[in-house]
Amino acid sequence: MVFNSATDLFDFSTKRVLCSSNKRKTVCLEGRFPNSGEPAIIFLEKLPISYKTAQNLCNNSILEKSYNSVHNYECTSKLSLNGIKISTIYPATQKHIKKYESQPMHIIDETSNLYINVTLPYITSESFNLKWVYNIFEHKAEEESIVYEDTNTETGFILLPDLKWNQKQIENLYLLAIVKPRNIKSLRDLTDKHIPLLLNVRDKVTKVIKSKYGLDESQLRIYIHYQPSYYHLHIHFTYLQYQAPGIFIGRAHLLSSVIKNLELIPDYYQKKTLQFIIKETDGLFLQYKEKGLVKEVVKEEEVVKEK
Ligand code: G7M
Repeated sequence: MVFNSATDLFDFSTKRVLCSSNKRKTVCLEGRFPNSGEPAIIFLEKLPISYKTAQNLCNNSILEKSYNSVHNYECTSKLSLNGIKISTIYPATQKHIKKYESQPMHIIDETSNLYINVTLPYITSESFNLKWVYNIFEHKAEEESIVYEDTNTETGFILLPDLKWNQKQIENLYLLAIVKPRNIKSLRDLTDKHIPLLLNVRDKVTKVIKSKYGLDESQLRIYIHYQPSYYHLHIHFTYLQYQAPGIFIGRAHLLSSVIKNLELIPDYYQKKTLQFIIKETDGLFLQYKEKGLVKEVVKEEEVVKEK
């Protein structure tokens, strides 16, 4: 949904909070826009304070002493210095709602057999919507945002800002390199054959980031998600000091390790047991649960019986 003015948001009626994080200063709401039958999601995120904003805040704010302390102040600043990024999803499907809803998480040990017999059938049966990726490739969407494009069909890619980055400050720099080959679903499909592709993405993107944003390769976190949300290989480039969502163990695999693993063992990712963290209501988790493949603590009396 595209808003014509800020007042459009005033009419949003909130049904519930899907998730919130004090650390990331985010809150995600499920609700409805007036006269619309379908649910919507609004994601609010306080923007990082860049060096320039910090200077402006010091020079253009009214300070009031607070908390009965000599050192703490309540700071009232111009609205423009108090940025909040708002993303909306409308209409929001149950899949979107589940994705943003905070829920208990589980860790799965996915052996190569489990990948072939449980994960692969699930991801091929589910229609994960890759239209946004193909629209970007065909320059039907986000054309003006493309930072760099390498058109080689084997080793090429498109580099553009991730949806989560407003491109206003490098403190939360977040770029995505989407590879041109359309047959690499995830980390699991990578073999030594793909090393030239991965090296090309790494080398070209780090050069572009250095010249456009002034950051060195050593200041970047470069990684691939497993499981990803979209099964078309893409590589995340974020500023190392930014605690981007999804950088934790159990989701992010550093590109440098991926390349080294493939150099050592060509079919490393077809053989390796991969761990991934997944939400309890995720369809893939339910497949593992139904088949009794989720590790559970054995009840006390059963432990006694076994002794
Ligand atoms: O978890 P996974 O590795 O699949 O991450 C997918 C990334 O794609 C996330 O960081 C999303 O924010 C990003 N993303 C998703 N969509 C639908 C879009 C989009 O339409 N445009 C851009 N630029 N990024 C997107």
